[in-house]
Amino acid sequence: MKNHEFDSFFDYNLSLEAVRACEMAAIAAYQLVGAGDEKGADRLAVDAMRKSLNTIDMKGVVVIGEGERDEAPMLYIGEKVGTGTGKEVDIALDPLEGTTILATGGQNSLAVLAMAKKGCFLQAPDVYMDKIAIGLNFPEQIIDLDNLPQVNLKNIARAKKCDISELVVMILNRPRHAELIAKVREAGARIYLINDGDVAGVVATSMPTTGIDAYMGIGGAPEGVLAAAALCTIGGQMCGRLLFDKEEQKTRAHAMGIKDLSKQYNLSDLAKGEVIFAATGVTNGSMVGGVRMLPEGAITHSILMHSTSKTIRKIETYHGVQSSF
Ligand code: VTB
Repeated sequence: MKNHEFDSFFDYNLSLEAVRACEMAAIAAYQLVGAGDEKGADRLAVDAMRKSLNTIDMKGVVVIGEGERDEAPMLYIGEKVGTGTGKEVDIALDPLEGTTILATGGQNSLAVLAMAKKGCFLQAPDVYMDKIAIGLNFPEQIIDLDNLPQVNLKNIARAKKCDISELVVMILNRPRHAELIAKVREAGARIYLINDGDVAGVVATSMPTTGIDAYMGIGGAPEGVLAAAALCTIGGQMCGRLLFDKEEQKTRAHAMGIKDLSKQYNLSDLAKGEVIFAATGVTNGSMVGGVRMLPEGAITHSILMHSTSKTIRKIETYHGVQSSF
């Protein structure tokens, strides 16, 4: 295979810069692993990712970020990042996905960043999103948020040619999911409850080694777009619907260009086109390992997915530790 058989909007340098920004955020946040300081860890990650992004030659705009301008001092939606020369890039990011995980030393906290051409990510406000996702090799449109959980499970099992009892569903452990959990149990499927981190949860459906067949439930909308960015590079299906519990959230959504507030989005509505998805593990997780601190530096584990080349790279980086080789 030739190296450049495909036309690529993103060059390799930009892809690697995306990884570097995640690495910097992960190393910074890791300083506070288990320290019980969610805000402090988030601040360190945001600071480090922003600093790194601002050294990259691009005209970047944050479309999924830490929140809206008035509530997030940095990496807010609409913030321009990069040196201001080069390609126009829309960026979805979460410098510390799983702040509580990091603060308690749990699994699956990540520094995450996705890039696409202008207009290819859904500009979602910081509200909740109802989500359902499955991995690769299923017939199109077999999941639907308007179906009962048992119907979705029946369709997944039929397509997989297995019994519902063999399916494993990942769900965030929240009181709001009591009914969903009861229905999934009633249908006979197995459940993995997670305390946080639904980007890793959704992506786990497309990673064969995790054994997760489906992800269901309500989590953050920004995390939904980030997970969709990953799925659109590796394959899989996802549906999402924004949920609003305050009038003011609806006004914000309208201002961001969302006309139909109850629309069920499919994967390509959430993220489309050429997408780069990069994530670095802060703590160990199903996608990548966590940061290892060394006396002279650190080792990080990252994943880089590229939709056009259909590649998934796992990158282990040794930072400032030449003498250890
Ligand atoms: C969700 C989920 C995230 O936090 O946003 C969740 O998408 C928040 O849900 O992955 P609660 O408001 O019920 O805590 C995460 O789990 C971590 O940021």
